[in-house]
Amino acid sequence: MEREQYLAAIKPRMPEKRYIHTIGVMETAIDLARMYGEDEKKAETAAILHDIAKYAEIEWMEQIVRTEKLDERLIGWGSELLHGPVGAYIAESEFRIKDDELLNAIRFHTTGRPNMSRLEKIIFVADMIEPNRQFAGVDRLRKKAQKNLDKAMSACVRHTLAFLIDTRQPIYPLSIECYNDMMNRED
Ligand code: DGI
Ligand code: FE
Ligand code: FE
Ligand code: FE
Repeated sequence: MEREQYLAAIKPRMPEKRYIHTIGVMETAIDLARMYGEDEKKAETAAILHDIAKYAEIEWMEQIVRTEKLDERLIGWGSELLHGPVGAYIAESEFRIKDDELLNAIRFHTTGRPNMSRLEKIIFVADMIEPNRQFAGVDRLRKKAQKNLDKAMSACVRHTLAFLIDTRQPIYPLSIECYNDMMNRED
């Protein structure tokens, strides 16, 4: 499928603001893919589909976790944690995407995970720094992304975890595993 078809498919499934965010992620992910030698088309498709499940019903998503034997730990965490793995399921079952790298970029875009591929890092970072994002420190993350993808990824993970701790939110185990993996790789 082409870009315009994917965009037409996701548009009715989200509010305008989320669609605009998705366009931003798409453009940022393509730029990063070009910069770091990743497949631009894969980055484009993963970015367009990354939040496709964001507004799906929780009951339905939890049912998918059970019937598709996704990580049981997801049950009870709500749509913020469910929409990545369920988004990957929709990409595979509805859009017939078979590329595991592309599916994993959607699946792990919220939590990250240990041993992330270059495409996974690109989608994770693009999601956080796309031009419509506004939070204290985002410009520093944008500058890092221009210089070094691994350092940008590490900074994005640290920023997310610090935010979750500051706002007293629970941290999903895979997010911590991702952080530990990042720290073990740093020199
Ligand atoms: O879907 P987006 O808003 O574009 O971004 P996202 O999928 O990266 O993150 C969605 C939300 O999930 C965001 O508010 C941060 C939050 N989040 C990320 N990791 C964790 C988390 N929330 C909890 N409770 N625990 C996590 O480990
Ligand atoms: Fe998301
Ligand atoms: Fe994210
Ligand atoms: Fe997003």
